[in-house]
Amino acid sequence: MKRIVLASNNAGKAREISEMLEGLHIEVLPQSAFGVPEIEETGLTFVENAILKARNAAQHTGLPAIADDSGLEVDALDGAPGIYSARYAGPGADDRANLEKLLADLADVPEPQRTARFQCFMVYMRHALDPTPVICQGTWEGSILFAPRGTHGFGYDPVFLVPRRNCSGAELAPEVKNRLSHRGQALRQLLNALT
Ligand code: ITT
Repeated sequence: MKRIVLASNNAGKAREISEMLEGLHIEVLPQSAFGVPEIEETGLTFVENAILKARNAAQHTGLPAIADDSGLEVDALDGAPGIYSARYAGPGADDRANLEKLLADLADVPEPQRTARFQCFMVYMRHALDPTPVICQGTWEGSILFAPRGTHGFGYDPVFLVPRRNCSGAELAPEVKNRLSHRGQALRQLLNALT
């Protein structure tokens, strides 16, 4: 069984990644189990932040590490909140505050202009000084609703309309979200690269 540390403190992400790895011979341990200190996400790109997080977890645990840096890009906001998605409503903001700020910022934007997408960069580092990390990416296209819908998922899922299903990310069953999502796409690529 391969042991890998997951460089994330986001419970929603960790749940999805664990669900997708079920039944594979990989034991993914949360970085909280090792008391890995959180690092500041100082990068200006998703990939830089993913590498910073994976390197930090590998350094503190001596284990290979996976990190996910992800976020929501909204066209009418020139790509915001983007890499700042987790702290859109300010430092320490929770999912609800971020989502409410997004709806307020888009209050006057009509439906055709509400296009958006989730981005996920997932990085695997064999050790802290790995000069060739495995880097995978997934993108999930959709648009922003006018009010939250659904109770599954996390983050911006309740306001993310999945066009072909005509439901929000939070109305999808978890296994369906994992099949379609930016994170599901990136993780499947990563697993292909590792096997
Ligand atoms: P870690 O860095 O500890 O993994 P984080 O929440 O700070 O946790 P990010 O910096 O990558 O992670 O920010 C990602 C944010 O983007 C997340 O907090 C959500 O607000 C949003 N997000 C990413 N994937 C999402 C998804 O599948 N559904 C809804 N929102 C998502």
